[in-house]
Amino acid sequence: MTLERDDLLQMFKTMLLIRHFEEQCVEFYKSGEIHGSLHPCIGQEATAVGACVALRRDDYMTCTYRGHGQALAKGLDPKQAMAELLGRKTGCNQGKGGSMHFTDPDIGLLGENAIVGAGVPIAVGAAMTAQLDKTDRVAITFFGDGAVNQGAFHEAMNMAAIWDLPIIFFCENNLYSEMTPIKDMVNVAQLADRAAAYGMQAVTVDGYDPIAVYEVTKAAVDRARGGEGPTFIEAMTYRLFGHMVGDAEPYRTKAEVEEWRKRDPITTFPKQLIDKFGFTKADIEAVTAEVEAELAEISRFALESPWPDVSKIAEDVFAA
Ligand SMILES: Cc1ncc(C[n+]2csc(CCOP(=O)(O)OP(=O)(O)O)c2C)c(N)n1
Ligand SMILES: [Mg+2]
Repeated sequence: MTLERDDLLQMFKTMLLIRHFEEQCVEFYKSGEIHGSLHPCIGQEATAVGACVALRRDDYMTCTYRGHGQALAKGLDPKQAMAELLGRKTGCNQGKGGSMHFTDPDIGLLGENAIVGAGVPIAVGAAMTAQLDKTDRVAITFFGDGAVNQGAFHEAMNMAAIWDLPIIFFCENNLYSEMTPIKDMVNVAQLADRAAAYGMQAVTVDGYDPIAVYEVTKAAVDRARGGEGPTFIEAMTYRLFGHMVGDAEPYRTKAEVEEWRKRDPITTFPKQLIDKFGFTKADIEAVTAEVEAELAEISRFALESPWPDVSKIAEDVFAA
């Protein structure tokens, strides 16, 4: 699929929805509506949207605790997502999973995962299922730069390479693993360099450019679906918010954040749509108004949704 004009505007709309959705989450967290830990992907919307546009609805996906944006981009109903965050019965996990455990088999979402690197082998298993069942589904697994030193990550990469599994390893390199800079964790210039050791295709892409992200992911999806095996994508990105709500951010300078903010895709992508693709300011304003109205409805739905029944607390949680 080549991106049409409508696709581009839709990509902007999804990116903006994710941004406003998460800004609202931060407000709900501060007002005590959301409990536990909250890890927004503010600043990383272009990777989620660029990659997911290249996927089919029935393709498998795993992601991390920073996966709200990817789940929404893959097609998770934002009302169900917000209700889940607020612990309501109408949530995608019936309010029992919360921020770090969004799951929806209808869109291939096999779960967010709070354990660093743990979604990677799960996605390899899903890719193996697709290969054995000859379904032509592919799997994508999103993870951070902090996951690449996990043992399970190496095993999963190697297994996918030797068996030519239909999987995309999508690393969002946002330069920090929690509070640790990437340069203190690995001794290679780019994480993509690691893929050669497994005999795997790899590419590094600007994660602040949704079209570039789409293009590399589309190539990887075509390769996987065509039986040509896995690809490792390293997207260079940056979170414009702390690691989680409440992060005092002593490990980075305000100047560094401001430097990245100048390239914030939420402001630069619509400019690109106007300058290069012939959209008007009115088109952008209309999308912005639609997203604002949608978000008000999403929040209202979640706030008005009922709580789960306490007597059902253990249902669907553990296998009998
Ligand atoms: C196995 C494991 N070790 C440590 C942690 C604690 N921890 C939570 S988030 C995180 C940083 C992960 O960084 P990265 O993979 O780069 O993802 P990012 O948060 O930058 O999106 C760590 C170490 C964990 N959740 N799981
Ligand atoms: Mg990181």
